Amino acid sequence: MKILRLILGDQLNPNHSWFKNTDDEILYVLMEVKQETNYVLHHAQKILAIFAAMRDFKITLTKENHQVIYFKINEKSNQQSFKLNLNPLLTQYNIQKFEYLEPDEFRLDRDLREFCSEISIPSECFSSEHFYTHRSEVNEMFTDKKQWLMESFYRYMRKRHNVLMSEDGKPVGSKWNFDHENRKAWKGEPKVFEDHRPTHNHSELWNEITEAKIKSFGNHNASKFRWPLNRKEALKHLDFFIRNILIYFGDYQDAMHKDETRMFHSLISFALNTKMLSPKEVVSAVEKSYLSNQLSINAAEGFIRQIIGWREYIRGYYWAHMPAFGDQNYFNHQLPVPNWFWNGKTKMNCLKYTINQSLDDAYAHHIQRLMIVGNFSLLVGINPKSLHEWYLGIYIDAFEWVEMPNTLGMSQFADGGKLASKPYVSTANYISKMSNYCEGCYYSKSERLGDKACPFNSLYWNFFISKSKQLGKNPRLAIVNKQIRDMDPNLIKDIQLQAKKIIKNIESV
Ligand code: FAD
Ligand code: DLZ
Ligand code: SF4
Repeated sequence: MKILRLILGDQLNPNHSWFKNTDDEILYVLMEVKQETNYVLHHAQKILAIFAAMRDFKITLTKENHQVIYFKINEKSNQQSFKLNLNPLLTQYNIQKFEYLEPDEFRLDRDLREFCSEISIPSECFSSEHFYTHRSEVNEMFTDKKQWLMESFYRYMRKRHNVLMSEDGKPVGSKWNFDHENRKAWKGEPKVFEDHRPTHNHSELWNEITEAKIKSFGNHNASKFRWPLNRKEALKHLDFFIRNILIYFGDYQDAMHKDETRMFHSLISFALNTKMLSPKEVVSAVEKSYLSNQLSINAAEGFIRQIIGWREYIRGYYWAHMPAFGDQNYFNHQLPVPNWFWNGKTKMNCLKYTINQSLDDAYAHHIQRLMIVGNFSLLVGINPKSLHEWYLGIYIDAFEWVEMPNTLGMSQFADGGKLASKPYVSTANYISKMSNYCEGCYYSKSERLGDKACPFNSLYWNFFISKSKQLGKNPRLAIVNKQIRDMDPNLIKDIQLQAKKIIKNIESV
């Protein structure tokens, strides 16, 4: 029976059971299509990375004697959508069955189901064999719960998959979570490692993308392209990280610095999300390094929590709440994304550095995404859906299943606090503690009112004052709410006026 198997741009796992045996009756197809490049405005490096990795994957499969059809972006026969390209293939190759791997994105899942219902041959969807959990596992755990708790899911995962567990069923190190030890600021020591990622020249591919008139933004950096683009490169990158850098990950997880964009983060999210790496092999390599005494427990546990905890939990949250989730807007925030989010031109140092770095590298680490860009966006009231599109476009690792819950749920509280029990917002105090951004900033981190006052300082208090209806009874915000109750009414007025002025002049802050 002649079978056509579709591989999406984030399904590049050469170890998938599909590829164990070769079979002349099976045809694989990969497509570079405008349907996917244009549904949000993407960072140039994201388009380059996906196309380059897909092309590399095609070569790997061909070398292993699989039969692969590949639609390059400018190929004449490319009709620029999955369905439009698939339909003619079915007749051209006399296909008797269509198969695909479960997409991670709701939109494509729905589209491919629809496609299968429209064609006259049988079809089948296979597991991507990537995640620890199945799509509804997290939902099943939290059915009927008002508040979802990552920590309880995380402990369940540690036990279920026997990760960092002692023989007596207790967590190694006698504690489940060493997060409170992971809050150091970075003052120049230990030294951050040179970027050890491979360098590729993808100028030719960039020309093809430009020729195809695909709109993008950010620095394409095609001639010195730094992201690992296949499994071999990704494994080498992971190994270097575990051997040399991970030891500092836990301590400096929240630290930010003007001169060091990466700090001690792994930069593995693109390789993981495109499935070149499997989360299981990452976790097992880290656990092995801990067990051979090369890592502290807070580094190993802190990192493993991100993978078996946050990553799987976020995915389960996505599938439990789609499709309605995308429209959540608990605070009814309607401000458009400021123009300077696309060019980094702001006087606010923390945002200037984070956004410029994101435009240059298609990367910012978690605290920059959450406590700089997300923090500011929530305080001024940017529309969560527009912000989601910005995040989905700009980061190399952004795929909707992981980006949307992080943006709408964790960062913007748009679900009313189901994912995050309180909003992640702060004044300049936190930013100055965790970074050196405030040094030399146009604004003064210690002032709340006046033209030079740091915008975060009035925006923070204005946020809680104006959201008292929604947040006034939140037990985790008891201190903030009491401080507001005790505040001089004149000060409250001044704060509100200051915040209003900032929001009105958002394009020139
Ligand atoms: P490290 O800090 O080295 O962490 C290791 C790995 O842990 C990551 O590669 C990732 O796979 C996983 N991880 C850590 N935190 C999270 C988390 N909150 N959710 C899911 N996985 C996590 N991550 C994405 O992969 N894609 C996104 O589009 C994305 N969008 C985000 C948007 C916002 C607003 C926020 C606050 C976070 C977002 N994250 C996203 C989570 C996190 O910021 C990135 O996974 C991380 O910065 C990737 O860099 P790294 O590989 O160096 O991660
Ligand atoms: C993000 C992306 C882009 C930019 N381009 C393609 C493409 O041309 N072909 C493809 O198969 N996939 C692409 N992707 C990834 C998909 O848009 C989508 O995000 C994931 O498959 C969903 O998990
Ligand atoms: Fe950011 Fe305010 Fe510090 Fe400037 S002073 S870097 S705007 S927190």
